[in-house]
Amino acid sequence: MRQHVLTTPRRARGRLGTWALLGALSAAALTGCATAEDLRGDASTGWLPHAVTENGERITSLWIGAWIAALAVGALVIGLIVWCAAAYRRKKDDNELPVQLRYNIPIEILYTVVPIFMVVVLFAYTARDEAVLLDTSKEPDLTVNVVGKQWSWDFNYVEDDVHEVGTQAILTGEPGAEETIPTMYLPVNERVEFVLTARDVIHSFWVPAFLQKMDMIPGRVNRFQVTPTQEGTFRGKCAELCGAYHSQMLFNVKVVPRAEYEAHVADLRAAGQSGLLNNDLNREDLMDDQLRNETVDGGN
Ligand SMILES: [Cu+2]
Repeated sequence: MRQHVLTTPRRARGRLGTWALLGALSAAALTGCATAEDLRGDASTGWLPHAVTENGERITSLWIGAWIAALAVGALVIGLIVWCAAAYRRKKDDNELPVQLRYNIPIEILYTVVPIFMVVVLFAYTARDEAVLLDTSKEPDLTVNVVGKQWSWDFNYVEDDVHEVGTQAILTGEPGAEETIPTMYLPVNERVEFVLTARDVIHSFWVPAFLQKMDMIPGRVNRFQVTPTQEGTFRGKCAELCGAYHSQMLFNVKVVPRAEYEAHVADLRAAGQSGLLNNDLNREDLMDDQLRNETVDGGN
C-alpha cells in the first residue's frame, strides 16, 4: 500500500511530462504550418486553410464534397462488412461448409455499375471546377513570371518590367532569417496570371493559402490565374522534391493595396532591378554552352 502511494505521483508526473512534450511538439508542428494571419482551417473548411482568393470557395466545397462522398461510401462498405461478418458468423452447431455461391449476375452488375457511377460523379465535379480554376482566357491585371531554380525563386513583374532575384533561405531559427526569403508583392483584388517556368529541374509553385499549386517544368510554360481577396503575408514553398535544399526553397507573398505594390515596384527599379530576367540563366542553356565550348576546344 505504501509503495503504491509512493509510486503513483511519480508515474503521474511522468505522464504529465509526456503530455507536455507531446503538446510542445504538436504546437511546434502546427505553428510551422500556419501562415502569418493564422488561416488555419476548421470544420467549416474541412480543415483546409481559410482561402484568400476568389477561387477559394469553389476549391473548399470540392474538397468537402469529396470527403462527404468518401465518408458515406466508407461507412456503407464498413457497415456491410461488419453486418456480413456478424449475421453469417459460424453458429454453435455449424459443422459443415456453408452453401457455396458464384456467378451471381445481379450482384456482379451492381458492383461494376456502382463504382463506375462513383468515378463519373467525382470526375464530373472535378472537371467542372478545374475548367474554371485553370481558365486563363481572361485578361489579367498583372502577370508575374515565377521562375523556379535550385533552391529559390525569381520573379519577373512583366507589365512593370522589373524583377527580383531570390536567394536560398538559410533557416537557422535565428531572427532575421525570414527576411532573406524572396517576397512577391501582389495588389489586392486584382487578377494576376502566374507564368511558371523552371531553370533546372521540376519544381512546384505552391502558396498554401491560395489552395492551388502547379508544377514548374524546364522547357515548358504553365500558367494559372488567381485574384487574391485578402491582404496579408502568406507563405509560399516548393511542393516538388527538387534536391538537397528543397525544404529551404521558400518565398513570401504580400498581398497589399495597389499603392503599396507600386511603391515596391519603384523600390525594385531604384535598386537597379529593371527589365526581366531571361532564360539565359537556365541551367540547361548553360550546360549546352559548356558542352558546345568543350566540343569546340576538343576540335582545336
Ligand atoms: Cu523546388
